[in-house]
This record gives sequence, structure tokens and C-alpha cells, in this order.
Amino acid sequence: MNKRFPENFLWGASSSAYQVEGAAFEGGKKASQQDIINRDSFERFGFATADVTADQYHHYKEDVALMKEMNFSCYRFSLAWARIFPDGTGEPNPEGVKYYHDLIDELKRNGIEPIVTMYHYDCPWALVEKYGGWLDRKIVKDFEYYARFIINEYKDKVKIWTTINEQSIIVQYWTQKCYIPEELLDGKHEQLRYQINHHMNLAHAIACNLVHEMVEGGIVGSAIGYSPIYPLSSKPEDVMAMQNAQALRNDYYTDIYFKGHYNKAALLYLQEHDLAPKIEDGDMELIASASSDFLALNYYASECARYCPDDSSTKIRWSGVNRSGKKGDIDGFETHPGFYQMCKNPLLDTTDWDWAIDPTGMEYLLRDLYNRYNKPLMITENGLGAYDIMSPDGKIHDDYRIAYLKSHIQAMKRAMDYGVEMIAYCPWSLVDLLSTSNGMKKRYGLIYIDRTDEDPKECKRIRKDSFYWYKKVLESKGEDLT
Ligand code: BGP
Repeated sequence: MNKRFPENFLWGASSSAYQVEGAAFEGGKKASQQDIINRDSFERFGFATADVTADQYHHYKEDVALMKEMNFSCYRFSLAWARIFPDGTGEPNPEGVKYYHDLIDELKRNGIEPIVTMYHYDCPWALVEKYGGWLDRKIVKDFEYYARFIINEYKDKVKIWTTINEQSIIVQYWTQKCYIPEELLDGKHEQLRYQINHHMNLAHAIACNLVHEMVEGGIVGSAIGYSPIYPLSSKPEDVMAMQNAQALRNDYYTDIYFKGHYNKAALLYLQEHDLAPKIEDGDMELIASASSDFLALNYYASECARYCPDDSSTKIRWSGVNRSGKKGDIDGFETHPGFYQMCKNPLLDTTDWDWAIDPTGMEYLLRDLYNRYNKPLMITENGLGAYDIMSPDGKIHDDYRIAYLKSHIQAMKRAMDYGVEMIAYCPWSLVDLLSTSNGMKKRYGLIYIDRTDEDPKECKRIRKDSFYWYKKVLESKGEDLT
């Protein structure tokens, strides 16, 4: 097999605005829904707020220098809508617009290609107050206004765009990714999960068309949270459940991007259970008019599904979360009676937060998606959430993270050797940052941020062992993984 990665393959790492920037209320920025959601997590679970996180806003030059030291050729990050338009729409905030120019210029000066995500969970709070944010289809127009502005502003410097981060995960874990008012959490409004996703599909289509119209040489696609799904056993009922789960959890999203319509089996299931989105005249034509140039994948873990009988005592339930960071504390599994039930894969070890560690899943999903859609792929997230401990020598010996990243890069390479076209590999994450559901204790970075949930301290950057390892990997253009 071919040993070399292609010359133009991009190596970097990933982050998102509200999880890395901090400066939540500085430089003219106003609140996003994540500032509000994370205040609540601070009160309920003691997790850090989004106020400071890794403070990249004040450390971006240092962070770019560290990227350069590791030989990065790309950096994937998102723009905070509420930094550009503090009220969601109307007048742009010059300081916010300038911040991203400065960051992008710093990257480009160092030979690092920006991969820019337009939206990563952080709807401006002003729009949530005005009409409920993504719950209301009015947001599609406001998103178009925002997307048109940023694309025009940065189009000469940014050629690779991703639209909305992880629509599938937003449906599964909606209260962590969108602000949902208490009164909608009585179990009677679950259809709104799919309605939000439909509004996002419209916004995604508009954004793809805008990039194609406005950015010379630009390419665009969605970044999706994607887990391949295995059947719990080779019993035909389990294999069928796996296919049902694949339709509702994965194909429902990717078919929109590449076939321009909803997966039929998934939509029929949703219609039968009053969960299907309301689709207006012209919506499907708009969706079909947009083409994605690639699919960006956030891959952490594979999943497992088993048969679930359709009896009246079992109710629909949604994905569980492990908030404690103790293995096995996951709060239940998604269940759709008569269709499938997600479950633990007894054959795989997990992280302390119950995410199955499975490099083979990476090869499986890349080969499967490439076979089905025949579009280039990129990894925009992949990583191991762990409790990193600073040793008495002041260093972070994260050999477990090196082992994780190494095995996943090898799996990606095997997929490439079998013909899969890959654009980039960006592990999550450059620095330790705010987890979406577990505060600052669950660390992912190649660079340690010296802070706790309670105390942001100075956010000092400390290179982990994985930093030095990744630097060597990139120096050798992926050949030396030792
Ligand atoms: C993805 C998100 C990221 C990131 C990552 C790790 O779903 O795109 O924003 O946070 O998962 O998840 P967590 O922070 O919950 O550990």
C-alpha cells in the first residue's frame, strides 16, 4: 500500500468559538445561547461558564505560534455570530469583525489555511429572546444575512467553509446545543428537534449556494457528528435495528447534503410518530439546489444498536449523557420502540464518559461514506476526552491520547489506501477547552490550559507529550507515527 499522504493533505487541529475564545462579553460581543446554557451548567454541575474558557481571544498570537511550531497546515475554528452581530442582525460589530481578520491574517502569515465553521451551537441570545432562535423559521433569513456578511468579508482569505456544526448531535442532545425553554420540556414538543434541524437544512443550503456564488475557488460542506453503528449481534433483528438506527441517526442528515432529500425510511418513521418537520412549499427545492463539495466528519466513537420490540410499555427516549465522568454512569440510551434501541457495545473499551474507543470505526465510516456519496471527506474533529494530570515534573504525560490519535490516523490512512479521498485531519482539539457537557475537567487538547472549572487563573499554555508527538508526525507528513 502507498505509504505517503498526498502532498496537499492538510494537518491541523480544531476548536469552536464559544469553547475556546472566552471574552464572552468583551470587544462588543453580546451573549450567545451558550453563555446562558453554560451559566446554568455552572450552577447545576459546577462546570465552568463560557466567560473565559481557554481565553484564545487574548492568546491567539501565542496559539498560532504553537500551531506553527507543530507544523500545522490548517486550523479549523468557528466564528461567533454574536461577536460579528451582537444582536444577531443589524449593524456588524467592527471589533468582532477585526478580531477574525487578525486571527486569519496571523494564520496565513504562518502558512496555515483557515477552515472556517459558520455556526457552532452559539446562536445570538438576542435572537433567542426575539423568537426562540432555531425554534422559529425566521432564523433562516437572519442566518442568511449573517452568512452573506461573513462570506463577503473573509472571502479573499478563507476558501474552505463548513456551515452548521453537527446537526445530528443537535437533534440528539438539543438542550445542550440550543436553549430550549422549560415549558417545552414536558415531552410533548419533541417534534421541535426535527423542526430545528429542518430550519438548519434551509440555512445550510443557502450558505452553500452563497459560498459557490461569492468565493472564487471556495469549497463548502457540512461538519457532521457521525458514529458508525454496529448491530449488537448477528441476529437478523439486531441487524435490522442497526439499519433503522443508521437511517434515523446518520442517513437522515447526509442524504440531505448529497441527495437533496430526506431519507425515506427515517422520514416515514418520524411521520408515524408525529415527529416529522413541517416542510413548506419550496423548501425541498431550495435544499436540492445546494451541493456540498465535501463532508466534514467529527468522529469520536462508534455506536451499537439492538432490536427493540414495539410494546406499549416502552416509550421513545433520547440519548443519555454521562455528567459525572465515571465509567458506566451514562444516563440511558436512545430508544425508538419497534425501530431500534442504542446500547453499549460489550466488545469495546470506553472513555471515562462512556464513549466507545474504536479506531476501526474510523476506517469503516470513511470507506462507507465515500462509497455511498463519492465526495471527498475531511476529519474536522477526533479526539480523546480524558482527565489529564500535571506530573510533579510540570509535564503532562498523555500517552493514552497519543495511542488514541495514532490508531485513528492509521485507520484513516488505511481508508485512504483503499481509495478514499481525504482533504484534512484536524483532531479535537488544539488546546484544552470547555466541553459541551462536562466542563473543563474533560480535556482534549494537545496543549494543556492551566485552569480549573472554578478558577480560570492565567490560562497558561503547557505543551503536552501529545504536542511533541504530533509535531513529529506533521514534520514527517504523517509517515512517522512512533
Ligand atoms: C463535538 C462538538 C465539539 C466538542 C466535541 C467533544 O460533538 O462538535 O464542540 O465539544 O464534540 O464533546 P464534549 O465537549 O461534549 O466532550
